[in-house]
Amino acid sequence: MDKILVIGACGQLGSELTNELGKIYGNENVIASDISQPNAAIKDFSFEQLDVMNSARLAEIVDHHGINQVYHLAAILSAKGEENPQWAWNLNMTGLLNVLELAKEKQLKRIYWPSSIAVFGPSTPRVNTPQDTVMDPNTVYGISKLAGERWCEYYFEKYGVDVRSLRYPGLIGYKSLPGGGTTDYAVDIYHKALSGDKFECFLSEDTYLPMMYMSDAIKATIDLMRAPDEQVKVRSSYNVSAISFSPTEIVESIQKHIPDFKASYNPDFRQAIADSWPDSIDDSVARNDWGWEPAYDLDTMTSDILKNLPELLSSFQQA
Ligand code: AKB
Repeated sequence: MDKILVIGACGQLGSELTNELGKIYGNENVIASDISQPNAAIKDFSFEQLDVMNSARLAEIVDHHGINQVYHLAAILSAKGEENPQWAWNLNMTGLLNVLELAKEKQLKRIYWPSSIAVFGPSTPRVNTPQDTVMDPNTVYGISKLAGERWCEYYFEKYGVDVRSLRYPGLIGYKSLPGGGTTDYAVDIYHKALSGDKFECFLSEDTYLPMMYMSDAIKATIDLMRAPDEQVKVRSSYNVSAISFSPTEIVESIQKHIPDFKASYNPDFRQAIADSWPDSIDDSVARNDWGWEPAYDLDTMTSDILKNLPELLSSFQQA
């Protein structure tokens, strides 16, 4: 029987992934953990407070619950990482190495660890960036993700640890707010649009970035983790892609529902980060190896968010 630990379960991805894993494996077989106190989104799960830098506590939780799969999502994202590079490097690397060492020692069945389009850099081809290409990240987050990919492949090759990974684009969900990413404007914008406020974007209007709706990201993650071993041929991390758009295009998509919505543009230090990343990603290797296919485009994502977010916000106000 599979028993799963989600590290970083209170985060934007973690809270949705924990709930989806609960539907598949049973809530009693999914343990949520985070450095923060548990939030309402994961109230149906057993919770363990965990700082992933503490390897002894991690081992204790794994033993106590008989865990055999770990989804290690805790990380400092790109913009936040630039404010304190040493801290971001330590957390992102030590956390991953603690999980990989534990998987090796305890012969865990499978590990999931997210990489990012941040592994690419200014010399990477920007359009339809291939799976294998130049990688020269210039953010501490991107450097830690690239190093992490190399560690994942190392632990697979040397010790047989079955670690699987995706290079996520910007993830757009409405169920919880993200923190510290460069692509996060595309989450905040829906909240501003619904509150009737004007939106000030920290990127310029024509900045294209690869993005993905959260339900596609959850599907990609679970499809990869449930793929038969022989289909998982990339042991660093897979390119996955869904949508590529600029701030102007997301504004236009929202204006189809809220015609009065207005945005202005005031690029800050995050513009340089965005400018170092690809515009769009070639994910043909993931499509061929384990059948990846996204379901949402920009307009279907916008419709879904604007339909569901108001109800969620009013349930928070009533709680
Ligand atoms: C960020 O913007 O830092 C993240 C990412 C692209 O990995 N959303």
